[in-house]
Amino acid sequence: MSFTRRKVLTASALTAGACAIRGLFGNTVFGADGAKTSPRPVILATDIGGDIDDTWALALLLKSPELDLKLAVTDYGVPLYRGKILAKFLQTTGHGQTPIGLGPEYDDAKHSDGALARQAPWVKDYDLEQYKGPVHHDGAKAIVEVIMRSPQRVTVISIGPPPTVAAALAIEPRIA
Ligand SMILES: [Ca+2]
Repeated sequence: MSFTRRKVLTASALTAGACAIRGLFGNTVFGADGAKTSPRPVILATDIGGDIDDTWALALLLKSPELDLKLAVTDYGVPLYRGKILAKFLQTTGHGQTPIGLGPEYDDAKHSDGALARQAPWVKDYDLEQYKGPVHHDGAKAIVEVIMRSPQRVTVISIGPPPTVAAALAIEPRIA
């Protein structure tokens, strides 16, 4: 599979990335062909906070040395709630310097994502101001900036309905 300089992929990239094998030393990782490779810079766009799968996906990503998380951005509305889960999870797992982006509100999400309350108790007392890493309040713009400034190819792992990714594409179509 060949990758264009900037390519938007779905969650399958996370699964494929997880197939690479951790090296014995430092950040050295080995691809499926056994060749040494560098960690791939990725952006996670997630509707975390509903069903638990996105929380698991974030955990898998953080434990995958072949992936280098440059930005975690909320998607499918309800950005403050989702952003708190991202922040608290990253902070709790020792990744509290990872940049976070808040996606735009999205009206449909309020009506169709009935599972939102499931992780609410975990963040009810969490203040996003506690987070030590950067918090970008325009998550779509942050996606554009990370991709356009990166000297390496950036993979967007989009694991939810993607209005935030769509907003990023509207700002800068060249990220595709
Ligand atoms: Ca999802």
